[in-house]
Amino acid sequence: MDMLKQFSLEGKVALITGAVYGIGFAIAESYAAAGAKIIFNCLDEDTKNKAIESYKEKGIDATGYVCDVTDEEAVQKMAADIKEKFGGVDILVNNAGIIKRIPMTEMSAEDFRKVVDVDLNAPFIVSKAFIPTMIEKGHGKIINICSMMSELGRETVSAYAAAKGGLKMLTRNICSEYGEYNIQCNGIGPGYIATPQTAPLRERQADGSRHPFDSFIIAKTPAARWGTPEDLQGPALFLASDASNFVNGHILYVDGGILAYIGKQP
Ligand code: NAP
Ligand code: GCO
Repeated sequence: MDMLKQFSLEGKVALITGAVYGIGFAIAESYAAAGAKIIFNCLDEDTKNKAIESYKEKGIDATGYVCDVTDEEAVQKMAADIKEKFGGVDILVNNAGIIKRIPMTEMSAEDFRKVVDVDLNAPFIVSKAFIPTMIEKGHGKIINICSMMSELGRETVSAYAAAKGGLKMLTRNICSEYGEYNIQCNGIGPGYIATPQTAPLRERQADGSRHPFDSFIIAKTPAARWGTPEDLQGPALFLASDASNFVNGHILYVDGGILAYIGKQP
């Protein structure tokens, strides 16, 4: 029995939203290595062309769309085009996301809504657009990129935590509503991963020392380091492949142990 065959994505089509760098790009790279056709979207033409070049450098012939995931009409148009050209997608990763770090009492309702729009409403909009074809195909994998903030709160990230907590429940609800169509919807909850999104939390101080938040995360993580986008590749491949066909509505935390740990004693 060839166990590794279960992890093959040969013949599959995968859309990874916002996969131009960081976590999304690393996930796309692993799917391509496992045999999948890669599709991504981003916010403008210039970024799209640059990303296509980055994929080419890795030997990947990716297809890009300019599509804002919060714009339902644009997403429906992209889904129709993907259906025509590629027969729909077998794997959808809702990766595009934003964060605004602002104390809650200073945050405008507009900023709060913007974060919820990208991090929660958009996974609804995009999943809604692709589920019908998954039902027609008789299978589908949806992977929502959640967060530590799907479980934990902290200062300044009220909108992000509200959205990522909501995304955990959207994940369970998609599983509940469409599991009978052989659609598996799971989440990945990355720990603290070194990407542009978290760069401000790792900036060196004027005296060259570590950012206090950087030291805090290292102390709070049993693995004693930040994660890398590559740390998410194996878990994301598992959830996209036949190896996880009976795993549904689960959030797989890939956090170096943060959620298991009470923290260092003083
Ligand atoms: P990132 O580096 O900021 O990448 C997110 C991507 O989403 C960017 O390419 C961004 O485009 C794109 N995007 C934002 N709004 C969009 C929209 N409306 N339509 C289409 N694309 C849009 O973030 P990352 O750190 O790789 O994070 C990827 C996902 O993992 C996010 O959902 C994030 O919340 C989550 N996550 C990250 C961490 C971490 O520690 N880094 C941990 C847990 C979860 P622009 O750059 O053009 O704005
Ligand atoms: C923050 C961070 C986080 C992470 C991530 C953790 O300001 O606390 O940006 O929210 O990026 O989502 O899992």
